Amino acid sequence: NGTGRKSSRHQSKTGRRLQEGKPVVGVLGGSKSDFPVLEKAGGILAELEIPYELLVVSAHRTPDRLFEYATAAAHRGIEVIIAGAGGAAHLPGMLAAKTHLPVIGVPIPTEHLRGLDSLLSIVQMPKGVPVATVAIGGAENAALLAAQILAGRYPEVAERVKTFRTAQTDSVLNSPEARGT
Ligand code: RP5
Repeated sequence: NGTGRKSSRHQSKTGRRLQEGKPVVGVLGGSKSDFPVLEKAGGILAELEIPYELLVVSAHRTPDRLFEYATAAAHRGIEVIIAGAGGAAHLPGMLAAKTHLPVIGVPIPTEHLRGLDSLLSIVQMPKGVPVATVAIGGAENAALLAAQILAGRYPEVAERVKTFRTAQTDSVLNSPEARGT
């Protein structure tokens, strides 16, 4: 049917983006100071050969840029957004308010409240506007979750996620601590 044809055209267009190395994941931080945490997401995405972009977009210091990014993201070929922020961490929620793309929130650890402020700011979204929130500082899991979302569309990503999981399991099973030797 017509819907099926449209969907397969979309798939091949976005599939090419992945193969051409054009970003399909947007990794955004509220400040450059969030980058040490968010670069851990970048490391996993690179390992899984998923092209991404890493940018500062601040909900409070650059609100217009936030709206511009969220409004244009899907059209630009971005398929998942990972957003990290600390303290009054409004970036993930405001992105989710402005785009239908899945948004994964990363609470950044903070000096005074150790990221509990970030976690609560990100996780307590009102119904109707979800943000998939990972653990405080849990940028690796944000990247893996993004990969698992993309895996439904890209068989090569699904294969890489499975390989990652197998290697992780093997590494635990083969450790001296698991062998008891
Ligand atoms: C938040 O304020 C950022 O996400 C960051 O975690 C925190 C502190 O930002 P800086 O003062 O280090 O730029 O908006």
